[in-house]
Amino acid sequence: MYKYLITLLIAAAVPCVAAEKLTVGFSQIGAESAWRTANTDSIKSEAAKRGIELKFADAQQKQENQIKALRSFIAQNVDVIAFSPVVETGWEPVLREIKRAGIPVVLSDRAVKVSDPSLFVTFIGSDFVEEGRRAGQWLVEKTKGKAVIAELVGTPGSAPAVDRKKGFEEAIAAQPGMKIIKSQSGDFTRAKGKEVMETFLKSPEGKQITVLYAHNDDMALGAIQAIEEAGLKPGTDIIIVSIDGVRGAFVAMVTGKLNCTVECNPMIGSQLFDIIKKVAAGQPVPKRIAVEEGVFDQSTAAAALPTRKY
Ligand code: GYE
Repeated sequence: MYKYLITLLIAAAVPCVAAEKLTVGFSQIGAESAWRTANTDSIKSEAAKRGIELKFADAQQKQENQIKALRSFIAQNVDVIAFSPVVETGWEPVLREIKRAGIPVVLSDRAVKVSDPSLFVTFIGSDFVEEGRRAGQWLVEKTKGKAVIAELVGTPGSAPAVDRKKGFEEAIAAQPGMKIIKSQSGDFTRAKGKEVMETFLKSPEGKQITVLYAHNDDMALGAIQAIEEAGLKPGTDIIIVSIDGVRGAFVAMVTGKLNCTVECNPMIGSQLFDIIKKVAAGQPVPKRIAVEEGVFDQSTAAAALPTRKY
């Protein structure tokens, strides 16, 4: 009788132990910026720390690669799928396939536009509109409402590019002395940021530019090179404000080449896996989880630099 009971207990315990090791599929956008690299490190190291089996795929900034990765996660029957969508639209068909397979979806860092909100469980990420607003507000104060602005936009159709443009425009809307005369995508990369800034400076209106607003630090750092090569002083001849708060931006502020960065925290691994764990256990989670962040300029850069983790 006891023997029978023990066998039963063991039989019941085995699937339980096996189910404890969580398998998560994560589709990352790429490695386009220092922000992204820090984000990937944070996710991978947190998964390793928790003993979670992470199936990680890098999409090289292409939506079609992400869709392929998501389908392969369905085929592998992972417990939870998480991903950072490169653009906002075009996800409904694959999200429906995932839903039909009964796998919960967590959006990490960037949001999607879908007509059916049940296609994902929750979205954890920063408030990009607020970041754009903060950059705009800082600039209004710094320039006292007088600025001829060139804008380096992020990846077209991505949530941070759309929202950071919106928030910034909102913040300067009441300032008749501030106008954006150039606006083009630099795809969130340093190389593209440099290239587009070169074309801005060479254009007939190039000499009028007094401010650069870049949707991320990498594009700003590329643009700084272009400005120097054009014989101008970045941070003085052209005031520069960008977003992310990566180490390179702090170094540029300390050397006077960048004026301000608005923080966007990529170290979300721990928060992300807390949520994933709850989702896998079927516990309720909020639909939107925010990441907290601040604004740094040259007056606070040197003091903050040693504590920066990305
Ligand atoms: O600002 C940029 C990266 O989605 C918040 O993507 C992220 C953005 C970040 O390439 O550097």
